[in-house]
Amino acid sequence: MFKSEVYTRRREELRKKIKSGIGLLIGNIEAPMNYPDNTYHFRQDSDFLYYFGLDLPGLTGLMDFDSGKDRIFGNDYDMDDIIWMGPQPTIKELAMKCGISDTASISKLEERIKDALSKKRKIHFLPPYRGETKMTLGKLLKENPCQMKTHASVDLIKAVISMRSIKEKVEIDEIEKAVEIAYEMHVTAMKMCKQGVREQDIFGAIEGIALAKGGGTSFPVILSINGQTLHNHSHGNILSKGKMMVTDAGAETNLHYASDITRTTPVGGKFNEKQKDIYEIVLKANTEAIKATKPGMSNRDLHFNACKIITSEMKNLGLMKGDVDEAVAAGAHALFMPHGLGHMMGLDVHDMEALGENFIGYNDEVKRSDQFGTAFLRFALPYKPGHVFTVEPGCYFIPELIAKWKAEGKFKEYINYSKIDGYMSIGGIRIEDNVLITEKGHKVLGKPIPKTVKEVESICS
Ligand SMILES: [Mn+2]
Repeated sequence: MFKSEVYTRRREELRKKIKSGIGLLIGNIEAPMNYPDNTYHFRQDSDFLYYFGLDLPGLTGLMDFDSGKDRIFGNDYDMDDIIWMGPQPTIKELAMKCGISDTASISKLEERIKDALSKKRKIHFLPPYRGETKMTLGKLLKENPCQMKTHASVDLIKAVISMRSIKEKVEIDEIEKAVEIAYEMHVTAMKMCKQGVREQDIFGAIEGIALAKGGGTSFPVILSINGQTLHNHSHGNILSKGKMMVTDAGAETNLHYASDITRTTPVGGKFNEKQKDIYEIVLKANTEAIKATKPGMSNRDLHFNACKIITSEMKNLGLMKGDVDEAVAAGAHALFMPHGLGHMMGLDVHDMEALGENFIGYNDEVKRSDQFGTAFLRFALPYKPGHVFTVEPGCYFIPELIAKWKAEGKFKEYINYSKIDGYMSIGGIRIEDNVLITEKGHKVLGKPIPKTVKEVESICS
């Protein structure tokens, strides 16, 4: 974890934003896989990590916004635990690491909340996303666990988002480390991208790198020669000539900061003409979007710029037609790029998504579009220095979607359906980088990962 001052300062800052009541931040507990003692890899709650830094199961942080006192609730290990798990620090010792001297056992938490409820004090908590946390909250607050998400404190959600959105120097350093791990993962995947190799071999190799160099992957690896499926988590194919492999994979550092990178590699390491045509379009959308990234620019404007680049280049290839601006306004480009340009990244790969996407990327003035494609844009607001974003345009040939639109005659004024057939074997292409917004512009994080046609072909040979 970071130095204790980091966490003390963050809680001080939060106290300035929430003036009264109690903040209840419940850390994650172990989650069983197939029987109680056989658990999934433990992942701490990101908000708990942000304010308390303690990366162990079974802890709860309580902030009294009126008195200014913080307390960690958790149970010390007993002899049985020590026999199986070895000697462990006490809750007191752990709490000191995040600048808190006041601790109590978990059983005391219920009393404390009961007391607060009897005094009609406001209890601020964040939307729970795990069943166990919903149950705990329901029990503590004497409410229906199923309603805990809607009863979360909007004030606390907004305060946390305002802080976690702007990354501190120590956090940027961590994210950069995570991108360095992703570099190793992607270069390895590119080198292995040869005819006859199984997707599973490459998947296992890069997952291993993430585990060896950090805290594992930041989300389940997407790796497939069927890249037209945006989040393809099955790795059962054997690489064959003429296909392209989409690898969308990132790592977590040991402190749980994420990276999220996508590269698309032709099997065998050499692009054919059609692959190159589409690849250059996506690459242009990626590099132009990155170039334009700066404070004040909105992610939505940048998204539409990327969509316009894709539309205009697809028009040059003869796959689209008509007026580019009108085609994008109508949503015709979404046949090829049905997702948003990118998302925030930090302690979560889709940063703070558990707190509610519309609180993060939208506000009272900027509302989410309900148009197919644009509706998936996770963030529409202007960038601020300290934001970290992914920039990830893509171009996909989704047989089912194309067949449906073609049958409906949808956007036939903008799309040349007869020309599309020749490109179906490409599947999908996505190129994604991680970008920090600086005072004057932006910085692409990490060591540059091969991206141009020349660079990709050279690393593969
Ligand atoms: Mn991403």
